[in-house]
Amino acid sequence: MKPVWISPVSANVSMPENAMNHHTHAVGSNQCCSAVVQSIDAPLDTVWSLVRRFDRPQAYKLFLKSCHIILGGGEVGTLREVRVVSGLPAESSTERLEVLDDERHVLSFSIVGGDNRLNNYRSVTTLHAAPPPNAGGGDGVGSSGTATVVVESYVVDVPQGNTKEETCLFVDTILRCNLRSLAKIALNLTKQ
Ligand code: A8S
Repeated sequence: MKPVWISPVSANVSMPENAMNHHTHAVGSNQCCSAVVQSIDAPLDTVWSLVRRFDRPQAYKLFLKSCHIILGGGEVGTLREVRVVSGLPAESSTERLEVLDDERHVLSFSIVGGDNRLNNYRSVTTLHAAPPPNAGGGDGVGSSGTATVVVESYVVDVPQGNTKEETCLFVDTILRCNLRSLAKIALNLTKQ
């Protein structure tokens, strides 16, 4: 069956319209696609400094215990191997950097191997400057005047024996944990 194009980000997310292109995926009939959005009360540059490090995802992804670059030096095509903490249905993942755009704040990677169940996984993360959550009422104290919206969308094969719903719930849960951890760490960096 032919893939259909899906943009899983809801229309009320505050991001520029053209950024939606990054989050439009070709989704096959045996695949699922979803997105997670996180607001962070820290400037975009601070958040981007954490997200852009393809060689150091464990800085905020709490399910990862290690990461080694196995090919390349941070440019598109760089391969990393991550190892995950115990208790998950996976041991490792080999991941390829697909997009790293320091101007538009876009990072995309795909899973190309390893001992895990996420075949043909590809995700795209974009960052957008947003008004701080306390804008309007407050005086902006506690932030340096800007906040960041992080949008992460993905497409992945539905593993044998699972439904689309189960697969999206599993991945959404991991991404939500990752982005909450990112928010906490970025906020702490602004307080130093
Ligand atoms: C990411 C996103 C995901 C990572 C998943 C979805 C993974 O690292 C974990 C468990 C798995 O079963 C698959 O941005 C895999 O890292 C935590 C090992 C790939």
